Amino acid sequence: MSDLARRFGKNPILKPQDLRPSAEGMEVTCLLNPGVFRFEGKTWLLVRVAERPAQIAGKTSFPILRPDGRLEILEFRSDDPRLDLTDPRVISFDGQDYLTTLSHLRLLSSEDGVHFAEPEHSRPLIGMGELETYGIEDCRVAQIEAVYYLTYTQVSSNGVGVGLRITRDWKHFEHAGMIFSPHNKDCALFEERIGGKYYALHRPSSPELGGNYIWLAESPDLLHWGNHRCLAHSREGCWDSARVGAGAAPIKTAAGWLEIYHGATKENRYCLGALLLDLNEPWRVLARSETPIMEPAADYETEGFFGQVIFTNGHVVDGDTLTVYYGAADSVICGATFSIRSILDSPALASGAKS
Ligand code: MAN
Repeated sequence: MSDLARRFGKNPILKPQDLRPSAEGMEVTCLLNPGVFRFEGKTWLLVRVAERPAQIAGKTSFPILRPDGRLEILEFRSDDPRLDLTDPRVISFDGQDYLTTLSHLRLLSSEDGVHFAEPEHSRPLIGMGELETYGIEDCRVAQIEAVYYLTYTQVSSNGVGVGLRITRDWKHFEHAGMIFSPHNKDCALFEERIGGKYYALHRPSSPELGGNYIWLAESPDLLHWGNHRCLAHSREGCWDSARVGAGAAPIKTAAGWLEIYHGATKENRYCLGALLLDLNEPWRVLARSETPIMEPAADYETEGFFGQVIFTNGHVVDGDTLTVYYGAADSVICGATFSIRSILDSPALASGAKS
């Protein structure tokens, strides 16, 4: 493998069969894209658990949540001509889109950052209300002083947006509601204020004119966001030609804010790259990876529920060592370490095109 990542020898560190389903009759189909944080001396993952009912021959069934939290199973005949199942993630029926699985978030902790287990009595975080009826996904965790901010994808028939939940103790959560309305996802908060303001990377989509680009917004209070600026476009002919989106919180280095982001082609091959933003004026892009710092190569990355995917929204930093946790092939959870220095020094970043 020619990328800069040192993959864990134990990969994958978590597989669907390692976790119990959240309700009777459901199966854990995939584990994906964990948020990561440190709390009470341990490393924690907030894993996205995607579930559906056991599939019966001739039928296609999938779960949704009622706005009051009740689980409902919808079912179609698999030979119905109105049904389109070409993307394993999506069920299209008569022009209406649903997801094949319903995702919630599960907390797991570890002493060593490699072996993770669910603490007893830990409660999953599930979708709530009319903006989360198709589930909650891909949560970033930012710690600002003693407070943890969870920015995650809210999915419902209303669209895909970014929700915010806030906690200090991982037992009580304040639901702050949707902070970026549809279509938006991949929201990563900066973990400190710059010039007195909070900043967030986010990824609106503008399908007709524009695209799936990384934007920056600022806020006085983490709830109200404005002064939006576009930081990074997808790049024709490159590994990030169809869409780009931020990973976890930007990492503060002497050279600037280092952001690990994902880029995908229209064939949905997802790789990781780096962006370097100015420390005081984070809307100024100093450098960008011309080639990926990590790309699908191991068999658990190339094959699975949705192969050729490396997707991260969580990491921990320890001196020069960046440990990235990622979803591989939308199926299993893996880890890899990088030297931050080696990312900053890589010729592809130093000479990188700006947008
Ligand atoms: C979506 C993301 C992730 C997922 C990838 C690949 O864009 O939001 O949830 O891992 O696609 O399927």
